[in-house]
Amino acid sequence: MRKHIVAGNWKMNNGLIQTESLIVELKKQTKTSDAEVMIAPTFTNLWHAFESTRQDDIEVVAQNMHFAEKGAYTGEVSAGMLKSLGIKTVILGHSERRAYFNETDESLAKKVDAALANDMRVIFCFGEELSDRKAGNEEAVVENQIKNALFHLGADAFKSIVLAYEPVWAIGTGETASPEQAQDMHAFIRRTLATKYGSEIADSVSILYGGSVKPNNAKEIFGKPDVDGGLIGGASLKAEDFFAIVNAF
Ligand code: G2H
Repeated sequence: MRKHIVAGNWKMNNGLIQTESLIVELKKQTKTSDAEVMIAPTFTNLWHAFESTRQDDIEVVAQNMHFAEKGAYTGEVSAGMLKSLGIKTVILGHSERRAYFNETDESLAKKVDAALANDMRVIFCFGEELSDRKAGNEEAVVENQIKNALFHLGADAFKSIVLAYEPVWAIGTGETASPEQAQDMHAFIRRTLATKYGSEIADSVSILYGGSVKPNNAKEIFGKPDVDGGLIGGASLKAEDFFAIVNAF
């Protein structure tokens, strides 16, 4: 049985005061599903979020990290630094990182290695652009993103990897992939994993969908057999909306 996961990607939103109050609101919510709940505040608020959810069923995760352990990388944060706070999971490869910060399959492979070397869990994001889908290339693009960043890993590494399919055309646009489009791609992703690692590994990896998931569409998307959860942006900034999605399983 694969883990269900709903992760809130707060992106570059919420200063300390807003982080404090959103966490207060999140703690008031009731979880009725079996989903693991994660929130990813910005770096400056990770410690506060971690400390104030210690007793709760909410995991605080990071939105990014650098691949180097330490050194002259002004403005960057390493896996070791995250671990020193108690952070055990990091989101890597989000399309905004790829688009605005020049992250490539190559640099992401290094980040994945660094996270795994530090015993961290990775939520690895990928997804095609609208032009790829219009040209019918979405599967080829996704396959390459996965192969280039992950296929150097041994099978064992997939115990610590969660995949997040996020079609770029559905991110923050209000446009969601239809549940069928999500299912088709998730099944394709699992087949891609199976060709390299076998079906047992492929069937064990949780694959999240991300891109304008809201309380009113989460149930239908999560109802698909290969969708194991969601990476939630905009709707994770309101506690009620986020928990409506968490409880959509
Ligand atoms: C995709 C998603 C969260 P949103 O980026 O990663 O954001 O739900 O706002 O589309």
